[in-house]
Amino acid sequence: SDAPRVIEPKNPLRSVDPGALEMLKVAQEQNIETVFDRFVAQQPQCGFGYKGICCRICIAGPCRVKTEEGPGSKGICGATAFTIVARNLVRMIAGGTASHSEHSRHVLHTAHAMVDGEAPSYSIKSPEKLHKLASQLGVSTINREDREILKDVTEIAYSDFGRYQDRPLAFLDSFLTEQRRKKFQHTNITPRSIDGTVTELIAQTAMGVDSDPVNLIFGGLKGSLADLAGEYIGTKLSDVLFGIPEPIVSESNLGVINSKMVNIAVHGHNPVLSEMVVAAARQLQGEAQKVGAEGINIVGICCTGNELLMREGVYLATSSASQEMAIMTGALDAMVLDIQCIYPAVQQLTECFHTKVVTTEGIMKMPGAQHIAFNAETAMEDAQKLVQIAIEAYKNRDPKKISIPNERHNLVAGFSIETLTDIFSKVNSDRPMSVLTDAIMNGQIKGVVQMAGCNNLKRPQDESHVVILKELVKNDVLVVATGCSAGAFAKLGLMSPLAVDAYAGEGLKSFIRMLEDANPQLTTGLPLIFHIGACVDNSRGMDLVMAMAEELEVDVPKVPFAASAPEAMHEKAVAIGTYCVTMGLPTHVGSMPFLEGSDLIYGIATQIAHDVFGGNFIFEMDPQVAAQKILGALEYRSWKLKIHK
Ligand code: MSK
Repeated sequence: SDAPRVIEPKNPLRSVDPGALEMLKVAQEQNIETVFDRFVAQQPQCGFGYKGICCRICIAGPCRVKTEEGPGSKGICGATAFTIVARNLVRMIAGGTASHSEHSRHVLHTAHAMVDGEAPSYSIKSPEKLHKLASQLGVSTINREDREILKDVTEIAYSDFGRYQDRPLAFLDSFLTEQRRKKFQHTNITPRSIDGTVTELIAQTAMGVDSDPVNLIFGGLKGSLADLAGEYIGTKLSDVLFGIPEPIVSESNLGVINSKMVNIAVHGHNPVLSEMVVAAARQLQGEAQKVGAEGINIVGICCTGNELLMREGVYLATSSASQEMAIMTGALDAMVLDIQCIYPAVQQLTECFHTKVVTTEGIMKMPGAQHIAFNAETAMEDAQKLVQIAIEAYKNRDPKKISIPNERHNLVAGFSIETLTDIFSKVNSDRPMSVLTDAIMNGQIKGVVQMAGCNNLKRPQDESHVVILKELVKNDVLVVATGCSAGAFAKLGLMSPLAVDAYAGEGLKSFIRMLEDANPQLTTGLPLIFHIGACVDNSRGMDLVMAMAEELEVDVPKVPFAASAPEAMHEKAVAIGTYCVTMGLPTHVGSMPFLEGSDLIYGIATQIAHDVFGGNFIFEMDPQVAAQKILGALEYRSWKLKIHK
């Protein structure tokens, strides 16, 4: 029906994160508005928008498609529900692709500036990754300086952003299996450039252009592959500049904010600045002591937090939906922002708290917030300025307003694919990936699930992540996680080696213990979930599944590997989910994208995609049911693999 849809979270607590819940009590007592209040105030959300049948692409509209027959069943131009739903969806994919690639472009500019001698604070932390990347891209490494090699690599990445010739993206094509490469060529969805694809999608979905739903959706699939290429540039160059993540111990939840220290939260997605903030904080500990603090404590929020956790062991304070809570502790002296997933509300909160909110990127400013334009040439000075702002703000703290939840949990993170391969190689040095695939083939584990994505308050924060995770690990599924899904597990103590005994099924437990026994050098132990990074690092999951496919000598759609975004929210999540399907994975999404207004588009996403690419969306809001569907998809793939081997 056209009736607006009222979405009532079943759990009146709104979150299952004890740290966030404690701060919500403070918010209620002090009458402070949070995202949870604004979510309720938005109800009922627009039924037309929810179904994807509101068209605002031209200003003859907005047009809303009605269910009755006749002229009202179409937009003014005659666009039907399937055209409108498809166009809206494809524009979300374009938005996600633009976001990821803009992040990656910034990393690329920094690498390029470093090579040209214009970014003196940066260096090549992982020559090993650079050489591997160069050989994958066909760049010679023989008798060459690392900087020369990196220069060639950055030139290739720049071409991938803006190429006009009809050649595939090097930062996609070089990493694909032969079968996936051919599949994308045959279906004509191989992108030739990132910027060109985003532009093409906006043009394709403009008023009066494409109305063919299948052509539109295939455009979206091409866009999602451009998104993956953008992620590859971000992940691989970040590893070159800042190091390949290795197992590292840290802690998570709001209790990591320390009342005796100058606390700085780095929030957003881009590690380029935040890595410098960590370095500047190490240098300026003495300055903090001069104002009476014990030192400087950097904490992370969202994916900037994940980036720093993976490489530096920086504490992860919180994730997307509870970002405001960090300020409400009254002990956060500065919040340094880069890009994406940052609520404008954080600046509004500073009317009640002493926290200084500072934006740093040209495309990301906030009314009332201080802006310090960050650039690669003066990175360390910029980072030092940011730390000094926090030290100054510390002096203005109001002790009466300090309320830090006593909630923090140990964790082990830092599982790049290189690290996982290294761990497997201690069991089988000739064929490391066979350790994982053999465990699936002999039934010790049921498969692998990549859990990703955000918070979406259509259900209580983190509940779906946690319910699905517990069900999967109980049933012997190996879980790798990124983004705010990883954040949820970290905050709740599920990313600790101790959680293995508490939650893993016997098969998974024995698999993890076997890896630990073979790797005595890993003094951290192995966790229940392997944290593989930030949103852009979902690309690491694609590397993992393709390595498994090659080991099994099958195409990706046959590998018992699934993806799940239990609380997807951002356009980036739509782009990621779409490339997961295109790569051939069953892909669960726990928040309904705007497509129920067209049975045809819903059918393409859930069924037809499977016929063509071997992957499909599973839209399921109930996390218990979702877990069963994911398990079912893994079991089906394992069963088929076993009978064909
Ligand atoms: S931060 S995109 S809410 S995962 Fe990457 Fe979290 Fe989703 Fe943002």
